[in-house]
Amino acid sequence: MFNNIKELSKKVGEVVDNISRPVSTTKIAITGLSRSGKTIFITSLIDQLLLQKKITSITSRKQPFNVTIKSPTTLIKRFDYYSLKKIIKEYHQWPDGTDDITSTILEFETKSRYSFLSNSKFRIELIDYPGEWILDIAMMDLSYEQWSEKTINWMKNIDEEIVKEYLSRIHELSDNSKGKEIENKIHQQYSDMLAFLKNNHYSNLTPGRFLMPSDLAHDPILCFAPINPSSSSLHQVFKERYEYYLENIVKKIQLEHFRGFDRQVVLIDIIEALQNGYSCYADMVDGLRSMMSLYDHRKKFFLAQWFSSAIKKVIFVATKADLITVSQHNNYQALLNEMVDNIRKKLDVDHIVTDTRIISSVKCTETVLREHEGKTLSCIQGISAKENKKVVLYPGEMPHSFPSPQEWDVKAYNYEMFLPANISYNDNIPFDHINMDKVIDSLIGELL
Ligand SMILES: Nc1nc2c(ncn2[C@@H]2O[C@H](COP(=O)(O)OP(=O)(O)O)[C@@H](O)[C@H]2O)c(=O)[nH]1
Ligand SMILES: [Mg+2]
Repeated sequence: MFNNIKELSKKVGEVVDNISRPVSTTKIAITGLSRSGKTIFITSLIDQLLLQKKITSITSRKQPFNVTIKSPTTLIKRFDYYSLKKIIKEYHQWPDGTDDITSTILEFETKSRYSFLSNSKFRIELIDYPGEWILDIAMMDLSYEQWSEKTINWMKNIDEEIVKEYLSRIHELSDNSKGKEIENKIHQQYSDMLAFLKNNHYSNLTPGRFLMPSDLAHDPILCFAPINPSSSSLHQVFKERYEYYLENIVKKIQLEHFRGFDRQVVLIDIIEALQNGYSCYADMVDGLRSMMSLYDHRKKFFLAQWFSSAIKKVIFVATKADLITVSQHNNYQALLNEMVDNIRKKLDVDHIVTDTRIISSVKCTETVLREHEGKTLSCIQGISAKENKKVVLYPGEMPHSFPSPQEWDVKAYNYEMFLPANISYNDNIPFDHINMDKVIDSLIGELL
């Protein structure tokens, strides 16, 4: 049966090994608001690992390893790496946005130290989790009255017609305002307003499910909105739905996904904040802070039970670094550090390790030098998404610190979107990237 003693001992080793060491899974949540780059990040991460060339040389253990994709065991939808990769590598386009939780499992096999022991195996599960839904978890702290009051006060500071219309509409509500029709209308008006604000680069919008309903689109569970307590009948109906929503959707479904996560990556589109001015930036920071309230053990005692044994590492990642020149990368890193500084300090108190990185998951541009009026400028070259042709642009100087509201000149930060480079990838070449290897090392380096 076994040709030699070596083969026999290997087989025995395998059996012993498998009994004593079941394959462990490290769960990693990839979070961030929509368009922050989650889908592209996960696609690139899988691609780098499957086709790794250099990763082994930078990770701590420097052991060769094999990676295979496994089907998710949970009920979550599968992250469709192969289709996404094809859209980017073959069609040189960006895939459409997604609004669902998806998951993928990668199994790693690393060479064992002794030939008679089988190779060691472990798994990581990557979960694409909409940041909008994490904002809803922060709502669990608030009663319907508190949430309404907070949201209405926040809206009063927004100088947009659609927001003013909503506020005046709810101001007109009376005790006689009741019935399905008015419930639907108010809910719809609030949802439309959130969608408008989202398109205008506001981030801290709740409930996030109104923006990314997924399987709850048109579900009556979502038929509520913030109103003043005076219109009692409508108020009561909305309050009941709000409480039902928090209990049955946010707590039982959205929060449940977070149970057992070991690590979290928070993707941030800082370039969007810079381009859209101080209020967009301030709102993004508020949104981030609100998302990170997940970890606030002291304020939310029962949440602590869910998380304290789980997440131990959070990496904040600023995406799309290829939209600026290499010479600006240090400033970009400084902006990221500034943005998350207070959040990191808070996480540190809770013994959660943090890290920050600027990356490009799929690098679309090259930095090139151009002469302009006697000066040499650092420019970027790539395929403009607007013009669908190759362009060379001067993206301007990135500040090393966020400007004050008075000094914030949005015209100075005129970044363009680029399409994936028109290169033919052969089968073994991973996406061109910036710092994906460093993120991988920081995220899972010690497991390898
Ligand atoms: N230039 C560039 N654009 C990127 C990169 N990653 C994402 N994007 C852009 O950001 C958009 C949103 O990315 P996506 O991953 O779909 O965001 P998600 O909503 O967080 O999943 C993409 O369609 C691209 O236009 C990158 O590495 N470089
Ligand atoms: Mg996505």
